[in-house]
Amino acid sequence: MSAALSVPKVLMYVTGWCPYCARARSLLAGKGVAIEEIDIEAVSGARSEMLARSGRNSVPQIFIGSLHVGGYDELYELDRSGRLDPLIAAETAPAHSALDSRA
Ligand SMILES: N[C@@H](CCC(=O)N[C@@H](CS)C(=O)NCC(=O)O)C(=O)O
Repeated sequence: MSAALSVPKVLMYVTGWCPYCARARSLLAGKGVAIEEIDIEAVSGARSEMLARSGRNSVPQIFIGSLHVGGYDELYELDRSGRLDPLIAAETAPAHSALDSRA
């Protein structure tokens, strides 16, 4: 498997009890997007990984492809302003689409 294929499309650092995580999960589920979640209280090293990647300590921290979206508030604002759907579409497009003969 190539490295690109191993990068999750939507990755969310969470805790089990966090209401903002539940809201983000619900918003993304409504888009039909598969989410990989990492519980920073359950997975060793995940909290420091999240801090290193996002520069933040709060959950959720949401990544769409390699883009750091931020927390729920930023996700909600992206959606409200109509920028979330195109972002998800771009990041979840098949990697080989640029080679499509119709492109
Ligand atoms: N504005 C943030 C709020 C996130 C937030 O307050 N998360 C809580 C858990 S639900 C948290 O991580 N608190 C600990 C901290 O802020 O260090 C968002 O929309 O994601």
